[in-house]
Amino acid sequence: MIAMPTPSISAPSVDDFSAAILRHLKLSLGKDPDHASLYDWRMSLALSLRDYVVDPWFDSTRKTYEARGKRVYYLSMEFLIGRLIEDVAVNLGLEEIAEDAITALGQHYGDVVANEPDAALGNGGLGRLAACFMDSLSTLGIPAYGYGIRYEHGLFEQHFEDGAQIETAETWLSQAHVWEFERPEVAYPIHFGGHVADENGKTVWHAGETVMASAYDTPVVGWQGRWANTLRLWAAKPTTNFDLESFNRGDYIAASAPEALARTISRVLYPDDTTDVGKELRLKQEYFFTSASLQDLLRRFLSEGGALKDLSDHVAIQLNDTHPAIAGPELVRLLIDEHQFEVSQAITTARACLAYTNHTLLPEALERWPEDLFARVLPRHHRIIQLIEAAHFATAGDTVRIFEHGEVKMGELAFVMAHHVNGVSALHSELVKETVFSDLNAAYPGRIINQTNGITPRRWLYSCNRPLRTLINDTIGTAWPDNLDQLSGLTPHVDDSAFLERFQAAKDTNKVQLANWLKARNGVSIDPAAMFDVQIKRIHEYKRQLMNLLETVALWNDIRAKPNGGWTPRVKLFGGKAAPGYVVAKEIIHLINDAARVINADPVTREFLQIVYPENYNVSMAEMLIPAADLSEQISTAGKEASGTGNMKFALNGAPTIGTLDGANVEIRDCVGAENFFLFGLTAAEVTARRAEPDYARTAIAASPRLSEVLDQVKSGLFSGGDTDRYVNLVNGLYDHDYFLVTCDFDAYFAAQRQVDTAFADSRHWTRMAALNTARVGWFSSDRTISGYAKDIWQAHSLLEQRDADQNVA
Ligand code: GL7
Repeated sequence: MIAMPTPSISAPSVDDFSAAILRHLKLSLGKDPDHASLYDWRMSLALSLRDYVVDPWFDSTRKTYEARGKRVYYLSMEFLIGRLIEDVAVNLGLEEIAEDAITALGQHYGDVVANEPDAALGNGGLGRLAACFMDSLSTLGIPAYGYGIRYEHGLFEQHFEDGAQIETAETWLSQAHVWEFERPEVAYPIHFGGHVADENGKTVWHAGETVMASAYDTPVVGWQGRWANTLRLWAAKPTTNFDLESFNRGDYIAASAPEALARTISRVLYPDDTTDVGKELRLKQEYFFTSASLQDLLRRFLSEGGALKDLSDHVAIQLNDTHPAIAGPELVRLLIDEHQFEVSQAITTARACLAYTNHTLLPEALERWPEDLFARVLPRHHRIIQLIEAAHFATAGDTVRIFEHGEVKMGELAFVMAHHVNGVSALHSELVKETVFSDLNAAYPGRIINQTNGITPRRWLYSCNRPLRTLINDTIGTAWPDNLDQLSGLTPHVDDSAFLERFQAAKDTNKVQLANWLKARNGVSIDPAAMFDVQIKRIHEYKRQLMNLLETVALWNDIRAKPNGGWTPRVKLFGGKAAPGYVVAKEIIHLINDAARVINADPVTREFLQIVYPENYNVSMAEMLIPAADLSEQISTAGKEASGTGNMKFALNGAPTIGTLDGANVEIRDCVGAENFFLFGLTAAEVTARRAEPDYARTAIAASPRLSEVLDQVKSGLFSGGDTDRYVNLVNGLYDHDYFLVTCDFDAYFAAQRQVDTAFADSRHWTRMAALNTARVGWFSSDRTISGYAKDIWQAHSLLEQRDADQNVA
């Protein structure tokens, strides 16, 4: 373990820090305080903080070079970072100083921080996981690079028009991104298309098109500034900026064509978090950033005098899902075509470096490319994959193919080229073995392992939940943020009234803050004394927001039938975006908003039930909602949510779960105790069995008068102003093919919700349950997850001890 690491920066005084902010205001922004806008203050604050990141960053880089140990390369299409000011301030221990300095300068700290746009370079859990992993890699002092794409437009912004989702472009890069450093000298050519020829016994790729990948580096500082790694994002640029000949001919559009073409590649994040639409541009994006990253890491390795046969002793490459799966053939290509490796030696060397994380069992999310498209865009790789497949057949037989039905299967390719494949929760990893990769698991026993996901406690408790942070500090001291198991020290306090009162007071503070924010932003008033029941995540049929909404309508019916029934007041909060092309998900959003309008206007039920769905859910909104939540909705169809990470964030912030035995819910329940978790629903095995029964949905609906009534209400146009067409597909879908078993789990879910009502009414009992959730989920720190990857997959080590030893000598 790491021996008492020491913070590496010496904190300035508030006066010094104020002076630094004023200096940046003047010299970097060219403003005097009298004319500075909120934007100017925010930029000056960020730049002042950034100044403190650079030394730890340089130190870490120096240590990494000296140690000549292994570097971890985390390749991910998405890094859902969110805002960075608080993150950096907290990790550097400068939060209070920054706040005091900004306040002394007459500004409101919260407003300044909130002025920063979210870096929304991801869709959801997968991208946010990558961001948490970067935080933990730095906190643990493991030398690492994150590699991804510097999208000009992150995830679209969501608006509601008459309750329906509409999308507009996100424009975070329309202002300077102060955290990054442009590296114009670090650029690599990326080739596409053309043809492959055999010339003098060598295979040569004559590319048809080339763009440059240009690096932008963001330092990622870990806890207490002890270590900082680099997030290197690639932007696509043309090899020639401007076609002067066309310009001189007066053809101005043609003159800018090279630039426009190249830039398209890093222009937008694909807004679909599971389905692969098979678009050529997507394949180009994947190859673009993967190739640039591999060229970069090889250059670094060779510049240090490494011999390529030893590559895997120094390089661990983690593929975050199949998106960078082209890394296998690309590394083989580089070794063969540029470094004269034999085929089998190249494959062996590449595989020893590569590992692959699977994040979903949904078949539509396992990428496949039409072979003709693939061969056209990446002709050389097409050939290399044939070599890889042949080598795989030679070891494991030909039951599992990489080329099948005219497609290239990237899951199989990633698997075959990885020394380890991991799932992201215990249940998921077992299902990976039993389902999508069962044959490969038999062919390569032991290759599939589990690494249950985690979350960084620095962002997801320390920084987003100050009231709870203070209570924890007062109760168990301050060593928990990088040693989250210490939260178990709270357990003995859960029967202490004073502690419970403070725990509840912290929650109440967060709830009031959320209520105020919603009032200011959406004009809705919610009662902080009501239960805040929260479901925030991408909108998907398998996540079953629809079941939540239908249950809400059923509850509304019951309250109307018995208005004096002593109901537990609830606010149902929803948040999340639907992929623009996902019709059913958009219908679900529309229905939630329609039902909200009707139900919120009902004077009979208003004091007991409200539905709130703020637009444009993102990381910053999660940081606001999660600390204020009383109840965490994790109600996916069992077997479908690979892990979930929101589930961990809620539990950590003292919101018990209502949920199914799916993904990491299973492990959360094991940790917090069955009595502190509201379990309902079919298990994964039962789901499979039920689907095999004829007419299971109609049978379930017929058996549930409550559900039948709700479905009739939706069909009747009650929520759609009499429009009986609007939800006809949605409702008929449940009768006809309810693949996600909303109908089968509905009654059990309703019943579990009534247990929640009763439990919440006993506030001491509820608070105790909430506190036990916080006390018992320390295991879900992403530090634990990353330690697992480092030990089981990467064989990578922390350099913190080394760093501390050197510091003591100096
Ligand atoms: C996901 C899974 O759906 C989610 O359950 C998991 O927590 C996350 C991180 O491992 O990965 N897979 C995926 O494609 N997305 C996810 O969020 C978008």
